Amino acid sequence: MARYQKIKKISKQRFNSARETGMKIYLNGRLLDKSDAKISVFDHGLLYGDGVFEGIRSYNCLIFRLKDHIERLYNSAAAIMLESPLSKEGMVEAIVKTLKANKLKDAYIRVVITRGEGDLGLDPRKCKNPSIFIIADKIALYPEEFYKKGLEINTVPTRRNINEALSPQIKSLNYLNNIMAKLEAINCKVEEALMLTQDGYLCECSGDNIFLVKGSKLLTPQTSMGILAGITRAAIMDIAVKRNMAVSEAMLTRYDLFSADEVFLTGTAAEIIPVVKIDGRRINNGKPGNITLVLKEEFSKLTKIDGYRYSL
Ligand code: PXG
Repeated sequence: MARYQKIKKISKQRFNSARETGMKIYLNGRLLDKSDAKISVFDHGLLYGDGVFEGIRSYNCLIFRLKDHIERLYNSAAAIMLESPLSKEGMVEAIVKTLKANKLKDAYIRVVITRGEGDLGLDPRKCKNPSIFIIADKIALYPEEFYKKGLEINTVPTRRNINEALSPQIKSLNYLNNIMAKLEAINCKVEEALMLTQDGYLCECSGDNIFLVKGSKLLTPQTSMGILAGITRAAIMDIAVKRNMAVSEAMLTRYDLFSADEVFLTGTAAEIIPVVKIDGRRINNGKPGNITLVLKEEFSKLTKIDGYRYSL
C-alpha cells in the first residue's frame, strides 16, 4: 500500500512538473517556463509600447517566409533606432530553439524586441539592454464557419495612423490605433474593422490587409497609403501574378469596395478569409467568391514549400 502511494506520488509530481514546464518561452538567451518568463515593469516596451514584433507561422516544420519576417522585424527595429542584441542569424536560431523546446510542428510564433528596462522618463538612452522574447504556441484562427460563410466587417471612424506621425510599416508594440478600430467593430457586432486613410481611401484592417477582386483583376491598397506591407499580402500577389492575373496596388475608395465582385483579407493568423458584408451591405451575392477560394487553395500549397525547414 505504502509502495503504491509512493508510486502515485511520484507520478503526480511528474504530471505536475510536465504541466508546469509545459510551455517554454525564450527570454534573452534562456528557455524558461511560462511562469518564470517575466520582464520588468520598467521595460519601455510596456511603459511606452517602445519595441517591435513579428507574428510568424510554421506549417509542418516549415516556417513560412521566415526570411521576409526577419527582414521586416529588423527594418522595424532600425526605423525606431532599436538595436537587436541578436544578429539575424542568431534570431533564426533562437526561433528554431523555441519551436524545438515546445515540440511544435505547427505554430504561431511571436517574436518581440523591447527597448528594455529604463526609468520613468521617455528617454530611450536610459535603456541599456533591449529584451528579446519568443513565444511559440498553437494558432487561434477565426472559427471555421467564417472561412466557409465569409466575414462581416465595417469601416470605422478611427483612421489609420498617418505615415508622417508613426509609419504603419513599423510593426511596433504600439497597436492602440488598431485596437481602437477593433473596439469600434466589436461595438457594432462585426468581426473586423477596416480603417481608412485621413483622406478616406481604403487602408487596412486591424490585423489584416484587404484585397478586392474586380473582373479578373486583383486590387489592393498601395503601401504608401499607410499599411503594413503584409507577408501574406505579398504571397497572394506572387500567386496571382503566376496565375497571369492582373494585380494592381492602387488608391481605392469605398465605391470600389461596394462594387467589387469579391473581397478578402490576408494575414499571418487569418491566412485568407472571405468578406461578404461591409457596413451592412452585401458584397456581390453575399457569398465567398471563386477567385478568393482558388487563391486560398494556392496559398495553402505555398505554405508547404516556401519557408525555412527545421526538425524537432
Ligand atoms: N496589417 C496589420 C496592421 C497587421 O498587424 C497584417 C496587416 C498582415 O500582415 P502579415 O505579414 O501577417 O500578412 C498584420 C498582421 C492577429 C495579429 O492576432 C496579426 C498581426 C499582429 C498581431 C496580431 O491576427 N499582424
